[in-house]
Amino acid sequence: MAHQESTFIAIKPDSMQRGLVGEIIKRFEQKGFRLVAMKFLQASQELLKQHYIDLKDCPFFPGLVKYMNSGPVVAMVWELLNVVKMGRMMLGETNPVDSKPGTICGDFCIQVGRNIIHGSDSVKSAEKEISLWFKPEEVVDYKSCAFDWI
Ligand code: DAT
Ligand code: MG
Repeated sequence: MAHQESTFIAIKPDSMQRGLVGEIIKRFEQKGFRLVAMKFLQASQELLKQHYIDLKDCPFFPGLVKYMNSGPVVAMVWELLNVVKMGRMMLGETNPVDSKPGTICGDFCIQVGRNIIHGSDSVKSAEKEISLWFKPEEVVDYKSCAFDWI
């Protein structure tokens, strides 16, 4: 049995508005990761301030919370071997200017303040973020029929 690992991925309000939800989910599906939780919501300022608590003293913090609260987001948990690191590689760099073509940021966005997708940066922050955004019963355990082939 492969070692399981989980990451928190959020499709931000700009990618939602720009119709990139299916494209982003498709990339995670096709890679072979397993979707175990998903919700569509407009995140509250309280939730977002907590999510970005480590950045609270940054000058861009108020703008970041406002942007993330400006419309609906798709919050997800994806699982499988090394999903945190590979998920971040699929996203590209925080600043789209540093993101290579082929990555999500490299293909679909231009500005760091509109960088369309969030992914946990470590296993530890993934655990924190998943428990912030999801109740334990909202994360579904099941065996993917493709598991033995991936
Ligand atoms: P990441 O989202 O890649 O983990 P981070 O945790 O350092 O990056 O920052 C969280 C988000 O804050 C990032 O996705 C976009 C925004 N951000 C980061 N640096 C910024 C900056 N210099 N100006 C505006 N927004 C910024
Ligand atoms: Mg981060």
